[in-house]
This record gives sequence, structure tokens and C-alpha cells, in this order.
Amino acid sequence: MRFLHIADLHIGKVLHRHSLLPDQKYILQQILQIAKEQKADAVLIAGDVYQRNSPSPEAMTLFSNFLTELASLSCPCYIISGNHDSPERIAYLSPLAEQSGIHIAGINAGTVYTYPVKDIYGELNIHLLSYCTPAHVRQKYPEYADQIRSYEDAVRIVLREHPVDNSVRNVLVCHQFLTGAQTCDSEELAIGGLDNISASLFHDYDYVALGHLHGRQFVSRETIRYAGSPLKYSFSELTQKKTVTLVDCCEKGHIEINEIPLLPMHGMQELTGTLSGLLQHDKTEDYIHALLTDEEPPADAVRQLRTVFPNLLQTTVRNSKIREDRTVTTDTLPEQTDFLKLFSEFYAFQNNGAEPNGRQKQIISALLEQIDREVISE
Ligand SMILES: [Mn+2]
Repeated sequence: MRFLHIADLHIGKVLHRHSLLPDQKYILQQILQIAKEQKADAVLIAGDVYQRNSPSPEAMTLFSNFLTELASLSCPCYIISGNHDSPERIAYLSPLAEQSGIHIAGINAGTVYTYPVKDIYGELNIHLLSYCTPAHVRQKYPEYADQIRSYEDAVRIVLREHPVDNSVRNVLVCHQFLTGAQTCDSEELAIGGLDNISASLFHDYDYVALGHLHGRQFVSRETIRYAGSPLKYSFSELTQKKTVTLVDCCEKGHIEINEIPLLPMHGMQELTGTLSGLLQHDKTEDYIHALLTDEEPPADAVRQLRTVFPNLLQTTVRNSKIREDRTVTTDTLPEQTDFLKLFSEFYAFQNNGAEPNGRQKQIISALLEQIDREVISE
């Protein structure tokens, strides 16, 4: 049985106010092409189909077209909902989709849906478990409610209540945060990092197709893995390679894994330099984060940069005034009340020791006098 494992499509994602829908259409087309070329027996989508729980009509149309094309290839698809998805919206029309080989486990959080399939090696069970929280599982299993204090407890109970037949091969599709996995900026994890669970919960499964984290990786063993998002969804993913995971489940105990690279419509780069330096760059359609090092960047720097980088998404000024390692402490409050002197010290701190010039001092003095007057008159 040959699976194409993908996850975290985040259809409808907007990056720095730029819609990625055309990029997503492009990459989904590539995924269809890979499914066709590799003769995949099924596609597994491990959650976060959409960016928002109320996806836009355009996002829904894109996904609908993707599924329709998969069905026309007679390639079954198994889908779970992630933390970004609305389970009900993901499962919309699922009894009808089922008839075309599109299997969607949306509603009833904390429920494992099992689909038995067969190939030349025998039986294989595909288990779908959508994203679930301790609250979902307490509701599903009120008799164990007081035992469910963490995500780990929640997933342990769900899997315990759904034992697998270990004489056959078992594949689990799920969307959770595994302890020890590498994170990046575009994921939305629970605040405080309390949502992680141990890979040891998956002991009974031959392959675990994970979604949630956007960097492709395996956790604990090669067969417990995140496919990663198909596109870079933040500048923190600059150096990540995006792939789809091709999984060959041969006889029990024998799994082969290959990662097939995805080629995006736009590259992504972070460029550091002065405005005049960056303007020397060859024109590129890549998504750009420009880090300007000018001490006084002109007000229209972004407009100028766009002539070379039409897809400039972010501009950050990183000069001596904006050093990240500067900390101001207030352990010792100044005794003095000469505010002009205090301001001059602050100015020097911000400007590599340079004093404010005469004109600047005049402006500050005038402002200080005005403040004094207003405080007195109150
Ligand atoms: Mn995600």
C-alpha cells in the first residue's frame, strides 16, 4: 500500500497581508501530479486543511477541486481536521464524499474512525483521529473525566478505548504536538506548551501520519512523522525543505519512506543591507523580508524596494538604534531632575554615544517647559 502523506495545507493563509491562494493552487496541482506519477494508492491529509475555521469561498473551492481531481484519479483520500479547522465544515457532505472514496473524520472529537483496506500483503487498517483536546475527551468519556488532566492523558485514553488488531498493519492519521519535536513561527500551539504528548502512545501503530508542526521531521522513530506544510508559511521556515512523504507499507514490519521535494511558485529570501545595496539586487519574484541597515532609511524605502522586489512582504530596520541586545534597567532611579540632561543621556544611549545637536536640544527644552506648565496648571 503506497500512501502520500501531506498535512497543514492551511488553504486561505495570508502571509504579511499577501494571499497565498495562487501558490496553494500551484502546489496542490503539483501534489496531484506526484500522486499520479507515483501511483499512490491513497492520500492521507493530517489536518489543518484550512487556515481558518470559517474558510473563504475561494479556499473551499480550491480544496473541493483538489478532492474532485483526486477522486477522478480513483485515488482515495483520508482526511482529519486540525486545530485550525472547523470539524463540521470539514465533514460537510462527507457521507456523499465517502461514496467517491473521500473519507473525512471531522465531527465527534476524540473518536477514532477505522477504515480496513487490503493489498497484496494482506489487511491494513487506517485509523483517523482528528485534533482533540482534554476538554473534548472529558466530554466523550465522562467516566474518565477526572483522569484527564493533560493532552497526553486525553490521547492515551482515546487510543486505549480503541484497541488495534496487532496481527495486521495499522496506520494512524492524527494532529497533535509530540514532545521533542521542532517547532516554527507559523504553527499555533497552546500557550505554555502544555499540549505535547509522548510518541510512546503510538506504540501499536506501524506508521503515524502526523500534522500540526510545519517542519518535516520524525519523532522517536522514522515511522512516526510530520509531513510538514507544503509551503513556507513564515520567514522562520526559510531554510526548511518542503516535501510530500511517500510511504510504502509492505509486509508487517517493513515500511519504506521517501520524501519528494515540492517546488513552490515563489522562493523566499531574507536580505540584509543598505537600501542602495539592496537596490543593486537582480529583480526577483521571490517573497522577500528586507532587513535595512541604513541609519536613516528614507520614508519611501519600501516603495523603492518594491521596484526590485515586487513581492516584498516585510521590511525591518536593523541599525545601531535598534539593537536587540540593549536592555534598559530601572534598578537605580536617577536622583537628578535635570530632564534635558537625562534626555541627552538617553539620546546618546540610542545613537552610539552621539549627543543631540543644538536644534534638537531646543525642541526638547521647549517641550519640557510646556510639560512643566501643564503639570503646574493642573
Ligand atoms: Mn498547522
